[in-house]
Amino acid sequence: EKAKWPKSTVQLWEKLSKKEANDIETIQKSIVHHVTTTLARAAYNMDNFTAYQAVALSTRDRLISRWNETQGQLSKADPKRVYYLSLEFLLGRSMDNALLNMGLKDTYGKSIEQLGFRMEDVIESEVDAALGNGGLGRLAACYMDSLATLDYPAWGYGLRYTYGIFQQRIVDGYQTEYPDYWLNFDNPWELPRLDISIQIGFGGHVQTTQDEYGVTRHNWIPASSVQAIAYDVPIPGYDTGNCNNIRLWRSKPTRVFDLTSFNEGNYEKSVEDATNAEKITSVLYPNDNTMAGKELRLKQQYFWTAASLHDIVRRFKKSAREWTDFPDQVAIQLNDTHPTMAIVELQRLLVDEEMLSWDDAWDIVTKTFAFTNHTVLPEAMEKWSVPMMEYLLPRHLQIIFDINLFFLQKVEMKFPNDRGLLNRMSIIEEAQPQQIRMAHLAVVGSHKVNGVAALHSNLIKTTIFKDFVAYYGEEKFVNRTNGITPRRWLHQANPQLSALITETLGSQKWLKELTLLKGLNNKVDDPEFRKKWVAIKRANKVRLAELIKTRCNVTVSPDALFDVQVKRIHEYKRQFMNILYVIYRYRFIKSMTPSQKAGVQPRVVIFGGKAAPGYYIAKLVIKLINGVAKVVNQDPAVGDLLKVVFIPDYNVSVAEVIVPASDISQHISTAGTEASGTSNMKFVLNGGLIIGTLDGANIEILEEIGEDNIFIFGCLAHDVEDLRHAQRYRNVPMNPALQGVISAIEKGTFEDPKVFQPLISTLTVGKDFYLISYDFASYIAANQQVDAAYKNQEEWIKKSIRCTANMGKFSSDRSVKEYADEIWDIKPHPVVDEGYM
Ligand code: Z2T
Repeated sequence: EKAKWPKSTVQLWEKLSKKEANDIETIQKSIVHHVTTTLARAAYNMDNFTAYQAVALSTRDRLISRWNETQGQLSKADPKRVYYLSLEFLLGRSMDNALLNMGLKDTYGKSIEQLGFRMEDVIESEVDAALGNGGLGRLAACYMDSLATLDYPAWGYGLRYTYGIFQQRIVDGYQTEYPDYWLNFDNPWELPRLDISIQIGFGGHVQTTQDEYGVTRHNWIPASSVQAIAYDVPIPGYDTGNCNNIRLWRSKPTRVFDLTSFNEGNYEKSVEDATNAEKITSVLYPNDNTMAGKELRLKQQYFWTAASLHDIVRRFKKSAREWTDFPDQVAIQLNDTHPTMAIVELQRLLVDEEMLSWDDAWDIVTKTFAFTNHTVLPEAMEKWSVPMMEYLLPRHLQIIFDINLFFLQKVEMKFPNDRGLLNRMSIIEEAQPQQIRMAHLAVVGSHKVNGVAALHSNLIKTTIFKDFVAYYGEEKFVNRTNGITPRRWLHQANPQLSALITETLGSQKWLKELTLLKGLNNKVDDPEFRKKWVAIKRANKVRLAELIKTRCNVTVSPDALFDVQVKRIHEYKRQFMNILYVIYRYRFIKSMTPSQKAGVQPRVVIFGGKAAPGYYIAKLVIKLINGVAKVVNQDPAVGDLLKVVFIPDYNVSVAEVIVPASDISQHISTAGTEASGTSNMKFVLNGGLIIGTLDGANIEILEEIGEDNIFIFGCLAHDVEDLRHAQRYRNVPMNPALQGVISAIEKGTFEDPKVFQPLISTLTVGKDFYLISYDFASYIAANQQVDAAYKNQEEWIKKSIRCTANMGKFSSDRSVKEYADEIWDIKPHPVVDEGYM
C-alpha cells in the first residue's frame, strides 16, 4: 500500500509515528490518558493497583515501539536467528525491569510521585509471571535478557499457561497449593496476535502411498486438531534499542475441523472436545527435576513444538532460500528434553511435506538443533511410552523408530557385535511397554550437547552420555556454565549497592561488562567504603525483616546473622540436613550456661521454596521446618540467639528482596546432584557469602572468589558412588551428633513424632541416599567457621566485597556469548534508531 500512496500520505504517517518525547510532562500525560480512557477511571480516584495499570500501559507503549522497530528491521535484514525453546519462562515482574532497561525509571518515578504515588508501591502491585518451576525457567528468562541486551536476533518460544506455578500457603505447618490464576486482570506485558493461528493435529493414522517415482510417501491424517494462538511478550535489552520477543502459544478449539468430527450430532460431546482443546495450555506442570509421564504433558510438548516449528519454517520460507540454507538462518536451542519432539516434527515436515530425501532432511535437522541437559538425576529423565506416542502421534512414532534404526546401524558399523552397547544407546528402552528415551533422541538429533557447569558437563560425559561420547567424539559435548542477569539480580534488586558500585567505578559500564567489578577489589582496604557497603547490607536486612514480619509474623533482629536457603524443596538439595543442623544448634544453645550463651552468634535461619504437590517427603521437610520454627521461636531460653522462619510462596519477586539481604546462604546438595545452581551466583554477586558443597557452579565460584571467601564442606562427587555402596552394604553407624538430633525429634520435641517417621526413615531404611550422615560432621564444622568469621566484622565485610568483585564470570551475558559464538553461530544485530523508538 505504502508504494501506492502519494508522498504526502507517506510523510504524514512517518511524522505521526515518530516516538513521543520522554520528558516528565509527556509521560504524565500518557499515564493520565490511560487512566481516563484505557482504564475508564476517574482521574484522581484510584488506588495503587490502578496506578500500576496506567504506568504499565504507558511503559508498554514505549516497549512496543522498540519491539516493532526491532522486529521490522530484523525482518528486512533477515540475519540468522536463534530460537530458544523452553517450556518455562520464569519472568517475574516486568515493569521495573522494562523501565530500568529502557533507562526510563527515574523519569517515571518523578512523574508518578508528582501524581501522588510512590514507585515502590506501584511496582509491588504487579503479579509475577510465574511460568516456571525454578532454575531452568529462570535461566531462560535471564538468557532472554542477555540476548536482547547484546543485540542478538533471538526469539523465545513457550506456552502461555493460564495457571503458573501454584501459590503456596502454609496451613498447620503443611504446604497447601492454590491455583495461580495470574491473568485475572488484563496482562499488559503480552500482545495477543489473534491473527497468528496454527492448526495442530493429534491422533489419527498414517496413509502410505507410492508416488509417481515409486517412492513411498507417508501422510499423517490426524483425528482431531486444536488451534495455537500467539501471544508475544516483548523483552527489552538494557541500554540498547533492541527488543526481542517471546512467543507463547495458547490452545483454542478449532472451528472448521471439529464440525466434521465423529461427534457430529452429539452436541455435548462436541462442547467437551472444545473444552479439552483449551486444557492443553491450562497449567504448568509443577515438577522440578522429576518426570510425571502424564498424557496432557506430552500433548503440551507436541502442541508447543509443532506450533513453534511451523512459525519458524513459515518465516524461513518468506526468504525463498534453498532448504540447505535452513541451518544458516535458524539455530534452535532445546532447553532440556521437553522440546525434543521438535526434532521429529522438523524431520516430518521436510520428508513428508517438503518431499526432501531422508538423509538430506536429517542433515538439516541435526545442523539446526542443539540440546542443553540440566540434570543427571534418573527420576528426571524424560521417557514416553511407545503406546501413548503411537496413539497421540502415530507418524512421529514411525519417524522415531526410523531415526533409531539408522542411528543404531551406524553404531553397529563403528562398534560391531556389541549388543549391550546397542541396547544401552537405543532411543527405545526395551521395557513393558517400550519407552522412548528423550535424552537419547535429543543427543542424536543435535549437533551440540551441553551441560550447565563444568562439573556437570564432565559428569554427563562419563555417566548418562558416556557411550555417545565414544561414538561421536568429545567435540560434540561441551560446557556452558550458567549465568544470571546482573540487571535484574543486582541493579534492580539491590539499587543501593548498584549506585555505590557505579559511583565507585565511575560509570554504569559494569552492568554490561560484569568483569569490571574487579575494580572493587581495590576498595577492600578503604574503611569508608566498607562502612557504606555494610550499611547497604543492613538496610536490605531491615527490608527482609519487614517481609518476614508480614509473611510469618515473626520478629527478627537485623543484627543477627541472616542464613538463607531458598530454592525448590528436594531431597538432593538437603533442606533436611539444614533443619537437622538447626535442631542441633538449638539443643546446643539450650545446654549452655548464661555466660556461654553470651558467646553465641545470633542467627536467623530463613527457608523458602515450593515442593512438588505429589512429593511426599519434600512436603514433610516443610512440615518439619515449621514444627521446629514453632518451638524455637517461642523458647525464652533461646530468645534472639536463634530464629527459624519459613517464608511462604517463594517466587521471583520475593527472591529480589531475599537475595540482597543474606549474610550467608546454603547451597548444600550432595556432590554431583545439582547441575549448576544459579541462586548461588545471585547471592554472591550481592555480597552474600555462601556455604556449599563441591557441586555444580559452587566449584567455579570458589575458583573465582578464592577459598578464603567461601565455606566449603562435604564429600566429593567422585566419592559418592563408593560412599553409597558402603552405606548400603556395610552397616555404617549414623553420625552421633545427627543421632542425637534424630532422637530429639523421635521424643516429640517438635510435635507428634509419628508425622516425621517417613522422613527419618530416609536416613535409615532408605540408606541415606543423599549422604546426610556422612556430610554432617563437616557441615557442623563449616557452620562453626561461619560463626567465627562473622565475629570479625571488618574481615567479613572484606570477604563480602571480594565476593561481589570477583563474580564477573557469572553474568548471563558471558554464557549467552559462548552459546552464540560456538553453538548458534549468530552475530549481534543492533537496531538503528530512526526516531521511532
Ligand atoms: C530445573 O529447574 C533444573 C533442572 C531440571 O532438570 C529441571 C528443572 Cl525444572 C530436568 C535446574 C537444575 O536443577 C539446576 O541445578 C540448574 O542450575 C538449573 O536447572 C538451570 O540450569
